[in-house]
Amino acid sequence: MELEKQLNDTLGKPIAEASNEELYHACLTLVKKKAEEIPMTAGDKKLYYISAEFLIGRQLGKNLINLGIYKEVDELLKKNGKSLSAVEEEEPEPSLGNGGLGRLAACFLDSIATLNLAGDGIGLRYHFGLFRQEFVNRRQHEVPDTWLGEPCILRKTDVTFPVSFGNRTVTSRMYDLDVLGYKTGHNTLHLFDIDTVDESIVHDGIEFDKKAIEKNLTLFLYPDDSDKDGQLLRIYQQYFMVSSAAQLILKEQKALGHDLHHLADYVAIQINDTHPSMVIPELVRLLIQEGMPFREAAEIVSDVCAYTNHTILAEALEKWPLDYLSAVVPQLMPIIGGLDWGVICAYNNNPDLNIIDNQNRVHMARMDMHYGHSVNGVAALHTEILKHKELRPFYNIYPEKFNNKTNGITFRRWLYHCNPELTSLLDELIYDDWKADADCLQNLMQYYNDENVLHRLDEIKHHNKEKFAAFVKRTEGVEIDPDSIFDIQVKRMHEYKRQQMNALYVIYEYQRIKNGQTPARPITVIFGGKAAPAYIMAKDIIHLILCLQELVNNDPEVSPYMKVVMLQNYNIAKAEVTIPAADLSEQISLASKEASGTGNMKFMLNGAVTIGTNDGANVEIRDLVGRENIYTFGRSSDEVIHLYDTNGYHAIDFYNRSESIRHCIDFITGPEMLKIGDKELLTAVSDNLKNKDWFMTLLDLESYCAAKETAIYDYSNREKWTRMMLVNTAKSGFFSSDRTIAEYNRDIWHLK
Ligand code: GL7
Repeated sequence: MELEKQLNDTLGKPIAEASNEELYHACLTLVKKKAEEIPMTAGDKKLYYISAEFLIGRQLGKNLINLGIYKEVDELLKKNGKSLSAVEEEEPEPSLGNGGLGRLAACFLDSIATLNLAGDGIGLRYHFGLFRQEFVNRRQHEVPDTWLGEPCILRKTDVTFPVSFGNRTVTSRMYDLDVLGYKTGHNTLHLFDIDTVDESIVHDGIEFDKKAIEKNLTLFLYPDDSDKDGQLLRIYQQYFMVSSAAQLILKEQKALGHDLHHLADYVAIQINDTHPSMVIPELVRLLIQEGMPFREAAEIVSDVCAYTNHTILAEALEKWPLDYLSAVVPQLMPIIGGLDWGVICAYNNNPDLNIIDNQNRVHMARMDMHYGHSVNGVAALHTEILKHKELRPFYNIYPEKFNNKTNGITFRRWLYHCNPELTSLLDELIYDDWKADADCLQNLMQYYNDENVLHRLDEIKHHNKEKFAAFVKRTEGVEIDPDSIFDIQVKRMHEYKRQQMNALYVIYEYQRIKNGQTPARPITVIFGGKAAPAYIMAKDIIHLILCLQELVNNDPEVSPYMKVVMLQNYNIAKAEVTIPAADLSEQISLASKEASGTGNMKFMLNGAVTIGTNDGANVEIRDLVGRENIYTFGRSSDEVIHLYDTNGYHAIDFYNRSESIRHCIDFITGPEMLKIGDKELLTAVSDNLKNKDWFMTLLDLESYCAAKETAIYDYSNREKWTRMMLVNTAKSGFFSSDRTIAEYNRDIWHLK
């Protein structure tokens, strides 16, 4: 009743008479009011989570859930002939991140607040998030994605800081977003921007003058850095972010009357990947300005800062040329030099350890490891690889700093919000404790032999598949059959994730069907994901998939047994419809390359069965569900690392040795495909697979196809399959980000 009155008052008219847009505005106001009533989480010590990405997704549904009024609002709108999910669609999705790393930061904010820990996020207010992906002529096109409309979920504040780039100074301004925990907790995400950014300088898609720093500084997340100006711009962005962060932190701490000599008693900083690493020298610089000697400042900063590594891919381990840094942030150069000098003295000028290498590049991760007190990987296997391989020299000198924090996801979004039917069933069977204590999902195991429960799980999956099929029809114009197996690979496009291997499977299956060997059950192979604009091979793989979609779906001999769909512009909102509909979850990265993965956890939670390599967190999924509830295949990370070390992999040998591999590869440039696709692009893919194949697709292709055959066969045994679904959901509690955050706090942050 009270809610109804509040909504009516804001609307100025009855709910039934309002448009979805008006209702969205009214709900936003409602959330704001409710948030104001919740005191900010406080504590003796505060965490600042600094990240270039926060892929927060739409906020309305999540906020209503965490305020505990989602159901009530939903019912209220229904009663008035409206739909909350339609209202939620009014919200533009803030795409302030690119994939797992950014989404992880968003899940972490949710869990930090839910655990009632005082912890704010700090990042940038990009005007355009990650580009919007469109398919034109079976190719990816990038379109700028505006999201800062009116009303906006961000609050403009009066808090500003001067940020200097040499002798040019700009003013950063803070924008705030409320971060509400589930039933408790209230923190803030602070996003910084400058007032002079000019969106009108963008032309021809995503082109703009990279030198006009005052106008372009926060225009884009990850502006193209294939040239020097692009790299300089990234350094500008990073420094702008961390200087604003460092100034905010010191301002807040001084306001609390805290003694900066004891900063580590009051502050923890988590450096999310190396993008915020310059916060180390910047904080040292500011503490020196406060009158502290260099060595003391460096020690304090080390006690405050902790670093998370998210990848072993060299491309993501940033090394900035010294002269680029000195062009952008000359004031940091003496500090970085001093930090490097400390390392040189302590470790006898060891080139494997120095921050500045002999090509005059600054290794950001090395700075983090020397001048932070904790280094963590994001899944057990990943952390082991860091310790014994990738960061081994550092593990040798700082074994005590290394620790693992297996990633997690917030179940409030990735089950409660996106899968209401499964949520109701769980609420009925095991009560709603699981929303705050994910381990309770274990209790589902008592229904392992309960036919009725298994049947209901199956029904729910089917409903979700129907909803997804309707969505695909509406958004992609493709008809898919909810009775077929939904085999889904959605994630960023990258060769190490091996979408190309899945595409080769499609070719393999296509040829088999053409030969009269039809699969035990029709299968729909679903892809989705964006390729970085400058990553040509990833874009060529999208082209391959889109050509296969065209070929397979229009072949009357094949389409009754197999269909292919590539979703356009895969984002958080699409993920929320896609994941609950999955039967098979594709997690097929080359072992050792996927640090953790978090999509794998979302699928598992929603009852999909994983087909995957022993990589990242898949290994932990396997250990939790048992080998009989997952399909694993492929070479181990040890074998793969050995192949790299010994130069022992030659794709062409696999091509020459196996007829079936040869048929698949040759098909890419065969007559059927060339009728549809671009010869140059398709040839680039097949040449790459034959002659380079850096991520060893052909090494695992045959075992992958065999594993998929087994899965398709098993799927027809409904009892067996639904039991696998049950086990996957029941065992997923470990992957709650509440658990991950509790571990960060226990081992690294030590907040009360
Ligand atoms: C990533 C890893 O690739 C991914 O495996 C991991 O789950 C994620 C969060 O820890 O971080 N690293 C990275 O640079 N991106 C990731 O998604 C973009």
